Amino acid sequence: CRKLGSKKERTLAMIKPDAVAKMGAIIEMILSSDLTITKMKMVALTRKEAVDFYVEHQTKTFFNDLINFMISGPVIAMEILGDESVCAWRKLLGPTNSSTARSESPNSIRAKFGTDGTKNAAHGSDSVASAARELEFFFPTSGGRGPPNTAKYTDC
Ligand code: RTP
Ligand code: MG
Repeated sequence: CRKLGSKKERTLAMIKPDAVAKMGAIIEMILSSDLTITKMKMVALTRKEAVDFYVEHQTKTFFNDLINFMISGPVIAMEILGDESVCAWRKLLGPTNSSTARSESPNSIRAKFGTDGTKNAAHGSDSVASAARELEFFFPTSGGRGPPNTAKYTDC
């Protein structure tokens, strides 16, 4: 990642089902980096949502394993803000395969919290364009959230 200048951008980070139990340690790593968590939510993806999210991989041999893994438990989606955050977050993640990560980047999230080439603890958008699509997927800015809640709370 370029360290020159400051190009604040947003990316989508996701803690995958295998690492949700270790979310505290992962969130601490984000908080001790230069990145900021600006949105966060826990969601149980449906099969259709998982397929939509990873549609670019639908012809790959690992696609079915990936989808079954992604719906094996809830995930935690986060909007991350920071300088070159797409690249900075992927650097914190380390290589895709957690075994490779343990030899090449032992302090990375995938080295510490993942298992193998599929169960690899967390996801990061791979470009600013993917980040825009993936942020809209988890945190829709139009159409998905309905009107603001203006209800008055009277019983507490
Ligand atoms: P991600 O999209 O999850 O951040 O991971 P990535 O860019 O590093 O890797 P990508 O090629 O986009 O693959 C998406 C996810 O599919 C699973 N995978 N399994 N068994 C395999 O050979 C294999 N290859 C990829 C991983 O969960 C990977 O993160
Ligand atoms: Mg990817």
